[in-house]
Amino acid sequence: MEDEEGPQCGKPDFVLLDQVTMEDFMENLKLRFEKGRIYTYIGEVLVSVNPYQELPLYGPEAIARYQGRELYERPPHLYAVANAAYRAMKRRSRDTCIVISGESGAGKTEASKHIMQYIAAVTNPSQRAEVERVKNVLLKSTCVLEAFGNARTNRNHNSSRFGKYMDINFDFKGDPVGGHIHSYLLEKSRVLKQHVGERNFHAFYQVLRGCEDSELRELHLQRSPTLYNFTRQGAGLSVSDSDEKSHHQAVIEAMQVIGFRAEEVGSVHRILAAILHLGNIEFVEKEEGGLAVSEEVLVDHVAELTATPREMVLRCLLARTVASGGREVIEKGHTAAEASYARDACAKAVYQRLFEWVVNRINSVMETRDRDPRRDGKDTVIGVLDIYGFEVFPVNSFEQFCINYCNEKLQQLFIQLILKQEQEEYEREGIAWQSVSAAPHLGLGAGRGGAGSGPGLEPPLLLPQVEYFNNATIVDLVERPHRGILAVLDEACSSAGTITDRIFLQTLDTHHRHHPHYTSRQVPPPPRPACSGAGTSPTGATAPVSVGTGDWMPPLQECPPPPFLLCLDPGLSLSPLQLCPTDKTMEFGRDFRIKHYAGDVTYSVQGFMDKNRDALFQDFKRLLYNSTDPTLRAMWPDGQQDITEVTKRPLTAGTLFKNSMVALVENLASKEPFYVRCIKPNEDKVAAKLDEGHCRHQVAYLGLLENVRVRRAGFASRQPYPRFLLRYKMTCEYTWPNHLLGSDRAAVSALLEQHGLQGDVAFGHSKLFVRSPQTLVALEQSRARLIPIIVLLLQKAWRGTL
Ligand code: AD9
Ligand code: MG
Repeated sequence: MEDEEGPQCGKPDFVLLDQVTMEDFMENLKLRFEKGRIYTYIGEVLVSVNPYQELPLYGPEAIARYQGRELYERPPHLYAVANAAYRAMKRRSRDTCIVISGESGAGKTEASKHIMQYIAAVTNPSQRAEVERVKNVLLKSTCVLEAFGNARTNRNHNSSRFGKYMDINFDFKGDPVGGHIHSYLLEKSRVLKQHVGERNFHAFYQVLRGCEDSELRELHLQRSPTLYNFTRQGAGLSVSDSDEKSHHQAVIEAMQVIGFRAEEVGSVHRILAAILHLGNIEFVEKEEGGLAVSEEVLVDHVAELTATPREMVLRCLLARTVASGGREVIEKGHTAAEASYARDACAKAVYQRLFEWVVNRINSVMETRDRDPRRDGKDTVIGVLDIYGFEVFPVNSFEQFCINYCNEKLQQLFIQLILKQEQEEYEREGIAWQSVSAAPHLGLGAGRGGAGSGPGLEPPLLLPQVEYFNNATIVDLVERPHRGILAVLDEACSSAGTITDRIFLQTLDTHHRHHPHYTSRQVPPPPRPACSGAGTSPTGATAPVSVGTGDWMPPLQECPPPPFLLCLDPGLSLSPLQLCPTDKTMEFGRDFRIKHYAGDVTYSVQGFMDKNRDALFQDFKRLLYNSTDPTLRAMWPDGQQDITEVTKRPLTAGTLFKNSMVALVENLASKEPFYVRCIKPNEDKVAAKLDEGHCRHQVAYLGLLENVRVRRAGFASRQPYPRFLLRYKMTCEYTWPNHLLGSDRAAVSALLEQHGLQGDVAFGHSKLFVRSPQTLVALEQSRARLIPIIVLLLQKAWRGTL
């Protein structure tokens, strides 16, 4: 690395720490953060701390400094990771991916934007028009997706409420020629309700604040978000009006650049307005029986904005069509509660379809047009994953359950890939090694790789064991067929209305009462129902009975340490508050708790089944399919079906999400991964404040210390010969300022010999592997002693006083 960072900035790679303890790790993290060095490596993994302020780290000049450089040549940076992924893709035609993880507000989305900017800046030097078009779409898509998929939460004012995985396709020249966005589980319940201090999706406020008066009149909207049930809760938390207006303008411009037609943008605004009006419709039971809407004019607005017949809208709101055997259909009037439920389901579904349509529309313009003939029409790909981080709220529901399950899956992948990568690198470089029994439970440690196959090798090294907490058991708790939480939930949802939240919870208890990561409160059996069979669990299992005790099952210990603590340094302790932030909120017979790798989360089962079923009456689908607005109609292809044809039960939201996670992990595992591990420095979202307790917790659960240990267990460091020389050549008379030894490898060998360190290294085909960190520490110290002298000499030389 060039000397852009002095020793006062701490170690640029945690692998260089004198000792791997939490204290040392935190000290280095803190020191670097204070010096504005928010990035630090662990080998090739980048640790990033959110600075919560604009730092002069980005932009064209910074990009130019990283372009084409090796990872260690410059101080740690996202650009270096983006560059490494890009070079691996270009040089070796390898599909790569950059996985950005960390909790909500840790800086994942910002990181993904910097990565995209880097890739856009370094590609297409010949200014090909088609490539420019694709690049513009890639860059502008973020702005549009954030408007529809992000919202202010208590943890992050611009929180992604959907997961995003974006593939960028490159041709043989290394220019982006297409792309594809996969979105995951939009948190659509936010359309209806937001926690105190939170807002609905940005798009609603942007339309209200940003549209011209004339357009608002056409949408039958007034400017204030307080007038609408769906935006009222977050209305007081508005971004300044001028910001909202400029965001609105930016989104419209971005949509135009991407290729949305003006009439499509108009439809999008009308759909948003229709949702707001829908949210204001109330239902009143008429004295003479039957149901009416509170304000008929709102139905007029919804009908007009969705380009559907008014009478049909009203009918869909007040009743539903049901098939009563054969091809016979009857209309069944709603109660007020049913009508409200149906209205809300419709509002959520319309928003979700709108969001999916926006994603698909962007994908349609990013499809690769110029296929690379040299790869049988297959492009090389860099994937960027920016998915919602681990979340704990005062009340956690189905969405948090899915989000946290997703983070478990990604953590598991991280563990596996980090170990697998080590193994593969030794083989590639021809380094003899002996199985790392780091995590035998992962099944990755077996076998020997490339023993004796490399030139000039040390005898095989016995690599010490590094304990990892394997979170596979938590993933299994959620996704295991037949018994896992998702399977039990599906089974509960498939029984027509007889299963209550309590029975669902009881069934979970029955299956998982002994699982080390599951806790629940025993619930008393539900009152014996009149109809037979309803008192048993969906699986037929007898529910645990402990009438009125309300005891925890198993008895709750005072926030037991999570398993990962077992393998951390003695002395590290986390406060119960950090690990069990929601304990106090657990309610009798309503909650279960999972001890996640990142801490304990209590989930309220209320609404779980409903959200999992994700049902919407066919009447609404048919209504919207029959819209004369082609954009809206295109969002509802399933509205063609007649009620009598709708026999097959659709997959539940939980199962769809699980399937998408399995596919995502498979996809990521097939690519060469680069990792960015984001850390949130404080809960107040302020600059220059690093809350040690909070950061320690993240360092612990992200497994960063273990990451460092695994990296050092085999070889603390591996560096290409030129890079090693660049950093240490001043410490040896044969290599400073330049060497005449034939090859960089020979020069490195001479350097090490002079220091008497040659016994602690192995020479790979292209890299030097250094076994013990002490060797690096010795070299670092030697370098640190010499740098001031060299600087002094250079200054004198410049002044001509030498
Ligand atoms: V969530 O899981 O979507 O809720 P993210 O995506 O991890 O979360 P995000 O990138 O949105 O967090 O960052 C939160 C805020 O931190 C941003 O809105 C910025 O105000 C701030 N931030 C993050 N990274 C940087 C940075 N590199 N420089 C300056 C930053 N500010
Ligand atoms: Mg985000």
